[in-house]
Order: sequence, then structure tokens, then C-alpha cells
Amino acid sequence: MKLEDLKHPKLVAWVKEIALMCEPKDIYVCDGTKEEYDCSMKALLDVGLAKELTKRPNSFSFRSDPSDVARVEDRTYISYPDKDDAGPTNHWMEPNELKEIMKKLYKGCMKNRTMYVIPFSMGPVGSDIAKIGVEVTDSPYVVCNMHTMTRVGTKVVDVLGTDGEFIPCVHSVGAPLADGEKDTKWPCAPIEKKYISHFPNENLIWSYGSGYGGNALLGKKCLALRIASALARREGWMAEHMLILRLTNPEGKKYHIAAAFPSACGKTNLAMLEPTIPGWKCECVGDDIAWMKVGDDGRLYAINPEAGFFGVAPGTSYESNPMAMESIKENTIFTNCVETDDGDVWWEGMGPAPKHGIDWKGKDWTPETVDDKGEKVKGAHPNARFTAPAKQCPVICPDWEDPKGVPIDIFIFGGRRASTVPLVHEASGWDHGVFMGSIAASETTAANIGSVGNLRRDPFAMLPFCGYNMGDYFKHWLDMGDKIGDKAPRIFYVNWFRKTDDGKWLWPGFGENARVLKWMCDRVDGKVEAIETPIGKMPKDGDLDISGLKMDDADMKELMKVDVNAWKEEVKSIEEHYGNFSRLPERLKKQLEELKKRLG
Ligand code: O2Y
Ligand code: MN
Repeated sequence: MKLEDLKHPKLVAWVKEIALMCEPKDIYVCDGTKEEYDCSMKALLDVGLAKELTKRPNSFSFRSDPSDVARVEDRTYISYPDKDDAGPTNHWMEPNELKEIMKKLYKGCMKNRTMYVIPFSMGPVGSDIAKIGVEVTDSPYVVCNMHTMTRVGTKVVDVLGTDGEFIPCVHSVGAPLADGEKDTKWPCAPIEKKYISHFPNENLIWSYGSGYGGNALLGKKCLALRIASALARREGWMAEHMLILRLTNPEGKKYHIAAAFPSACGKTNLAMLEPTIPGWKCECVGDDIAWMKVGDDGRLYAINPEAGFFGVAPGTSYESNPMAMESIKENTIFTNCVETDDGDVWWEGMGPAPKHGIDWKGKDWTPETVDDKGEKVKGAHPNARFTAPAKQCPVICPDWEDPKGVPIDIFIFGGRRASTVPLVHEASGWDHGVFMGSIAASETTAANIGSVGNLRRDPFAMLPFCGYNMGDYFKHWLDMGDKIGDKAPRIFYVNWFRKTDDGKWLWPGFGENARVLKWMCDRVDGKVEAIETPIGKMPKDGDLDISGLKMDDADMKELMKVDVNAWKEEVKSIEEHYGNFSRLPERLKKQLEELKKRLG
């Protein structure tokens, strides 16, 4: 499509304004067709950026620059005129100051590159929960990924009409080309020049310097979480870092669950869970983001705003997540994996390693390869990714694209904790559940931020994704509870990752997690009572179905233990965490005081 084909004067004017600043050699408006995808991919193959995989139809492998491998939290800004509106958990810069810096970087940044204009819908096109964005980018890799991760093209332009609202998203890899200069394999800017900026008051995203994942595919974390969370607060809905799944019991009753876990806690695995308990079925609605609105019946309805999975590859296998493995058999983009000699990809935790391959840095690699210090070299980067269409998931829910969404019965929060937090506990009510979300924490791993094994508080798993003051965000959760009243989902907290003192996992996890979900459904249906503990309600002996599981009684006890002394220590850490928030709602302070009283 050409710019002249667009019949939306405001959109055309904005694209021209960005083009004037970035000075691309030409402008191309994406139509979302397969021909367009094929053509963009061919261009990437021709310059040697992509490699076609012979083992997986229509699938391609990419290697990023070693400096551009993940979201960059330190370079991510939430920009309001008043710093307090960004709050204590976000990096902030005054909007005019930030724009001035970025305008200088954007000036001429697309020289000798094409500027692609990508009209995209987050959510089924036309759904009243969906939002339209338009990303301009100088990266054909982004174009291909956006084709899979969002709904791109002419149908979106049709919905926009002549004056429909859209969220403008500017992206450049920040690597202009001099006349005749040959492109690098993965153009990007150095870390100190990378900026992932959000202007929530203007619904505006400006990203510069990175071509990778969440920094560049602006529909995902930037729009669907950071901008959408601020928008949702203003408009009275919720944009959450949550998977959505449908669980069906042997009698055919359906339950919809939305679960928030920090990055690298197995959200995609849970979203595609295969229950081990007979007669139960699980279907995936989404693996990362949920947008929820109150429906006409007063219940909360959720849609998955995305159209694909941008899943972390290492650790994904036929053992850990067979449905993800089936989803990536074709039409998939792989980034930073090992390329095998027989035209496939491989990563740590996938299964037997190839004898030889090319690692994510483009070097010859064998399972024996060691670095200068004699340490084993990983073939795939820990944040290596697959980009695959959600419709390819064998257990995708038939209603995953229902424009009205699915009614949520259960919210789950969780994190990776080796001790203290039991397998499952339930909130005594909405405020207690919001308290649980606000104190969610996880131990860091190689695949996420910080040094390995540190405890990081990650409220509602939204720490890197909340587009406004986190204290106000807690208040928004409390307000939503007031609005939904007795139709509110029940709230639970889980920890699949508890270990023994000698480092053994106490819970088998994966498909066995369905046993815990079953207990939650039984609680929703009033089929089972619960034990009151100082931290919340827990399963009575025998109510958690562990039939057929080889679980030691002592291990089971440990898994369900509420260690009062450990929780008193936890309270100190919660107090420290809460000390960061000047806008902490009184209702949450009260929850903390009540927890302290219950612990004695
Ligand atoms: O590192 C990136 O750019 C991607 S991060 C990501 C991707 C898919 C789903 N979730 C996440 C996350 O960090 O939560
Ligand atoms: Mn995520």
C-alpha cells in the first residue's frame, strides 16, 4: 500500500511528520498479506540476516547483535510532566526533555532505509475491547514479527476509517546508512543511545536503538501493557500481565483463569498445560497479556490482545511444554537459537544437543565448547525466542478470538520462591487478594533481570510494565473490586518452585499443576472447605487431589507449611517494599497490619 491510499488525514500527517524527521529513502504501508510477509522475509534472507530452516516449513532463524538481546528496563521511560505520576518503580524523564533528546537521535536515523507503516489491532479487529496502533519502523524483522504477534493490515485501516483513534508508535533501530554503505547483520544503537519511551498522557510510544523483542515490537509490552494500563485506569478497565486459560471439568463445566507471574516463571507452560488428572481439559486463550472489561452481566471479561506467542525458547521441550513445541513446527521465527547442521534450531533444555551447530553469536558450537575460563558455552541465548501464530497451538481455545472475551472466575498470582511461600493459598476476599498481588515476588534466574537468586518484588508481575504510579495502580485494583462486587473472580497465590533444604523441587509442576487448579475450581463451586491460616485459606488434608502422584507425606507437609517465623521475616521485607510507595492505599496498609496480627 502507498501512503496516498490511506484516507485518514491525521494518520497521513503524522506519518509525514515522522518521515520528515527520520528521512527514510521510501515509505511503505503494510497490508498484512502473506505476500508482504514473504517479500519482507526474502529481503532479510537476501542480506543474510535470516536463515531459512529446512526442517520447519516457512520458518526462519535470526541472530541479534550480542548487545541487543532483551528488554532494557534501565532504558525504559514512563514520561509524565509530574515525576510522581510515573511513581517510584519507573524511570522518568520530563516529556519535553525526553522528546528533545530523542528528536536529535531520530533526525535522519532512517537514511537509506525503508520506513514501514504498520497498522495493527491489539485484540480481534472490531472488538470493543481492542485498540488500534500504528507502528512506523525501519526494521523488516519487526514487520514480520508484528504480522505474527498482532493483526496487521487493510482490515485495520478499514476500521480506522477517516478519523478513528490510533496509538502512534515510532520505532527505529537507530542505524542510518551512508550512501552505498553495506548494512550490518543486526543494526542497532549502543546501549546508552537506546530509549524505550512512553508518553501515557498522549498515548504515544517512541522507541529508538533496539531491534529486539519488547523494545521493538511495540504492540506488546509498550502498547498492550504500559500505555494500555494507563488507558485502562482512565477508562475503567484492566490491562494485565496475565495468561488466560479455560479449564473444563469432567462434567463439562468451564472455568476461566487469568494468572500473573513475573517473567521467566513458566506462564507459557501454564497457559498450555496438559492436565494429568483424568477428565480435565485445558485450553489456551493467551500466554502473556489480558485486557479485561466489565460485561453487561457485571462479570469481568478478558481478551488476549495478541495474535501470537513470543515465547522464551530455552527450557521449552516436549517434556515441559509439548503444546508450545507443536505450535512452533512451522511459520515460526526463531531468534538467538543454535542453528543445527541439518537446517533446524536447538536450545538448552530442548532435548539431546546436536553434535555441532552455529551458536547465537554465529560461532561454531558443540556441546563441549568452553570459553576462556573453561566454562561451558551456551549455544542459545537464555532469552532466545520463538515467534509463532497462536492459532497453531493445538490447545488454542475455540473462543480465543471471541470479541467479547471470556468471563474470568479465578485470578492467580505467583512467583518463584524456594522457601516460605506454600504451594497454594487463597485470599479471604478482594482486598486481601489485591494485597497478595501487591507483594508478589520472585527469585531471579539467568533468563531475567538482576543477579541470579535475588528476591525481586514484582507487584502483579507488572513491575516493568505499569505505565503509571504503582500506588495508583493498586488503588485501581481496589476500585475495580468495588465495581465488580460479588461477581469478582476469586484470588489465589501459588508457588510451583518450592525446594527442600538440599535443593530438590518439592512439587513436580507442569501438567500436575492442574491438581492445584482443580482445588481452586472446587473452592469456587463451594465443594470444599478450606483451612484458615495466618496468610490465607489453604486446602484441607485430602482436598488437593494427589492421587497417582508419588508424593512423600513429609514433602507434602513441607510444601503446604506456613512457617510463622519465616513469614515474620517476610513481613519485614513487605514493609520495606511498601515503604517505597507514597501513594499506598490505606486499605493495603490495613491488610498488612492484619497479617501481622494474625502472625502474632
Ligand atoms: O526480552 C524481550 O524483549 C521479551 S520479554 C517477554 C516476551 C514475551 C513475554 N513476556 C516477556 C516478559 O518479559 O514478560
Ligand atoms: Mn511477559
